[in-house]
Amino acid sequence: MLDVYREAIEEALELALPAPEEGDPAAVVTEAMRYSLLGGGKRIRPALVLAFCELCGGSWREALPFACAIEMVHTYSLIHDDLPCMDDDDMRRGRPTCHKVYGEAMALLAGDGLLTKAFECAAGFEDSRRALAGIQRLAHNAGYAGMVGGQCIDLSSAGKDVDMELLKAMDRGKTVALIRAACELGVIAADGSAESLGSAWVYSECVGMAFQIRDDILDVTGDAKKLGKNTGVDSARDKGNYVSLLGVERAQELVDMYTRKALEALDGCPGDGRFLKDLAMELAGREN
Ligand code: GRG
Repeated sequence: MLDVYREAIEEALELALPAPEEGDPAAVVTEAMRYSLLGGGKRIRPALVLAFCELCGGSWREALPFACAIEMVHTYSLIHDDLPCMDDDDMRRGRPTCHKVYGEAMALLAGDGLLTKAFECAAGFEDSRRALAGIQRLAHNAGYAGMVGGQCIDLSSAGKDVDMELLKAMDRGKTVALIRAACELGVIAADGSAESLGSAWVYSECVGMAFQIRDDILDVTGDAKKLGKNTGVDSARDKGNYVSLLGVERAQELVDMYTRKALEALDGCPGDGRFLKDLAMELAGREN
């Protein structure tokens, strides 16, 4: 099913952000946005939107505007995170980062363009009440109380000792918040119950934490080619993470613990949670 979702997501993203028309004087920003948005990526977050919609009895194709919106916010965050004023990375999704190709100013604008386009996309959801609810949850999770806040902790804690509490707050913001938004938007798209929303919360919290801890492990043990980005980044920038606090083995034990809890969370949902369970298990051992 992941392949089916992915194909639909790729198609919907291409439709949402077509190539600029010839002679468009602002074409370069669209090209930069398309370069990052359409240039690879596992599409985990938009797949979560579609899977939660289906789990809650909705028609997953109708959730595509929300799925595209999530992927656009995610891609904007990667472009900005890679900028010299943040993590200063030169590889992403197996290619030079946006600012390496288009320059810093244009990469900044490409990120801004994707963030704003995301809300235009979400507003295109067929039912206006659910569109508004989805937009509210996306804005909340992407903003200062979510991803932006997590990134703030990440930047301001570099070079300092971090403890488990700070690390958790950082990862809840930086990584979990957008994964939570993805799961919530799927439930909202299907007009799911409060119980389903509760399950989506627990699942996303656990999958999000497992995803980030696995990311910390891959930063040490991973293969840069498979990952499509540089490794050893956290230690080079003197950033604390789960591996620096616990070591690889104990960090993976945490990944497995969170993954087990994610699977349990789905037992409270009405539909068939097999896809989401398989996805959580696959992510726990991912290599990219
Ligand atoms: C700039 C507001 C702002 C936030 C940046 C995305 C982010 C927050 C930082 C990037 C570094 C990082 C380790 C983030 C944690 C989330 C994460 C592991 C992102 C990578 O997600 P994947 O692996 O990427 O799903 P693809 O390319 O597959 O979509």
